[in-house]
Amino acid sequence: MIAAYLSLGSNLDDPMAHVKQGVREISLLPETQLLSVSSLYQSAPMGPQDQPYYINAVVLIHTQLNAEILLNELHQIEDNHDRQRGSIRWEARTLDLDILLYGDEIISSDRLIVPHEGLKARYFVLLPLYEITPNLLLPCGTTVESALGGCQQQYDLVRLGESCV
Ligand code: ROI
Repeated sequence: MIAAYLSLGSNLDDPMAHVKQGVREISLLPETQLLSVSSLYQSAPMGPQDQPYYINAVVLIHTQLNAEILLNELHQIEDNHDRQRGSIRWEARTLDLDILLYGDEIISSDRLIVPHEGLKARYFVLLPLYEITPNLLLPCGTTVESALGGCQQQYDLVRLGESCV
């Protein structure tokens, strides 16, 4: 069983509903248990600014799926949300699911880089991660807490009262 952290982000067509439904779909993955779900957060877009604010959340799962199969399953969930894969980098999206951490593994393949490349700069991912596992140590040896302290930008992050589930 591997402990994996996944991020969810949406900024199109009722983003809160996409994130909540995404969490439900993750909870139904085969050979997987959903262990923790962060609060919902609102954040200003990283990347092009002519797009709506995002809703973000992070979950912890235990899974027996290997990382590639897990990635396939997450892509399937994104497709269920009509996720368009256009040519523009960092454009608005109905649902984005990323593998942030997969146990202590460091993965670098054509399809998958884990820990997620942007993790240490993404305040909107680090804060929900910190909420569900405050003492988490990243594979590079940095704590999430110190990564948070090192973030240049906080993306107007607001923790919303409404829960994910
Ligand atoms: N910006 C924010 N605030 N939240 C996201 O989840 C997010 N996801 C992305 C890009 C386009 C980089 N910007 C984001 O993929």
